[in-house]
Amino acid sequence: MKRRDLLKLAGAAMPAATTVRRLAAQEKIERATRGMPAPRIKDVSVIATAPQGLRLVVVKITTDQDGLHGYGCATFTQRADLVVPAVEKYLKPFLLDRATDRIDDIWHACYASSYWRNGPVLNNAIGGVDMALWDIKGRQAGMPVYELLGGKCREAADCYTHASGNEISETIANAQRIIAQGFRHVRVQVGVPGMAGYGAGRQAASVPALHDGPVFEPAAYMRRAMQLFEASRKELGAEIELLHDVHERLNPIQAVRFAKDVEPFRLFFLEDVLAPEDIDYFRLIRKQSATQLAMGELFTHPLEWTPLISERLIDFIRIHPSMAGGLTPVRKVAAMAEIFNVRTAWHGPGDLSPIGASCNIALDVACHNFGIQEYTAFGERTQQVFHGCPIMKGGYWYPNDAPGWGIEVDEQAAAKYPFGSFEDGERKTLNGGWGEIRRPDGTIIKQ
Ligand code: GCO
Ligand code: MG
Repeated sequence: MKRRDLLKLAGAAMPAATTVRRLAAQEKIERATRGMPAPRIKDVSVIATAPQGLRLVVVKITTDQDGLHGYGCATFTQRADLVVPAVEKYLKPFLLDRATDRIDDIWHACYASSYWRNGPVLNNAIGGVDMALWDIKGRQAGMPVYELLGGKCREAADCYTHASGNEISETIANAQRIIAQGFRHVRVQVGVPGMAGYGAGRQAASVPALHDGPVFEPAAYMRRAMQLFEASRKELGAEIELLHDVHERLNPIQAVRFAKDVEPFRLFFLEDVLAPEDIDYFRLIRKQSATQLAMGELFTHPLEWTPLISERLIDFIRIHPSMAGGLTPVRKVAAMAEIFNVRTAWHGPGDLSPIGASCNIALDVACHNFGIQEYTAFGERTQQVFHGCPIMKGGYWYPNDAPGWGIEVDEQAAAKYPFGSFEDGERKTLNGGWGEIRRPDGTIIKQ
């Protein structure tokens, strides 16, 4: 635009040079999107819905251009009620009327605006905004987000899913069913009799304890898991890729021992063998065991993943993208991980919306150092709310090729499943939060 037009735009007599520069910059923004005027943020709203019982949080950004909006996943199911006001009370006033173009700049502005940062509540709020901006950018460009990331490195994301049971025979039967569906990777978990094991029915406490709540004893779990792996290899064979999630339930030296003990079973990966607070122990494990290690779903801070990647202490980084602040930071983690030959295995649990899953899959297909993708099927009601869910076929997850994430959220349907739907007992009392699990003597354990 010519200088005189800029001045007309300014509507002022001869303004100071700075005004002209500002307008010139403004004018440049306006040309950033193929000559279209930059969309401006007209509304930032939150869709809080629990179609299958787990609380999901989705951020919607509506722009001033008719029909142009975007969605982001901001799901932190145990504290979902806190993410909603974090978006509505803080990010919404901060973002209204901004142009949507400068995604990385907006991310940094939101990140710095709370001064204290890198916690799961604010990260999820920012992550939801961030993913919505990528969705808008894709819709503007007429491209799925994976194209904005450089296009496909593979046709679809190879996935694993969960086989579990109270008894080992149940887990094996479930694994066989999953393998029959075409999956080449299966996560196996089993209950610990009378204890609240992870990933397989929480059995009512029936072991001697000094309290009457759910009980867990790490040593008993390790013995049980070894039996599970023996049976899995015997019944399922050497080819199937077995994964297992320790879920941070061991003390560090037990974790070292366990990573060594499971070596003969050649697991595809052993996940969360340490708690985030103990990640320095990975140096010990790395020196003593060739078991492949995965870590990261609990990470919210760069100081957690940076050493594990830069020192090659893990094989798979498993961040929950919105917990780290969204696609913008996590694509940088993926790029850093590629340099150190650490592969990706983004967190894909039941407490993740199809929007969040689509963000995972965009990274899965666009990053060379993809490792594996965790898959949790979307229930009927979830598919009523989210139209355009990614497609699962033969153990591979395909992004739908529509622009952005390619998903529309039916807000009427979402409103049919408010937080608390299908919740009962402790989950309801704790608003989707988790209760306590204790060792027999009453010591609280991270669960
Ligand atoms: C996994 C995770 C989940 C978490 C859940 C917490 O590997 O999928 O460990 O099962 O426990 O996402 O809300
Ligand atoms: Mg896990």
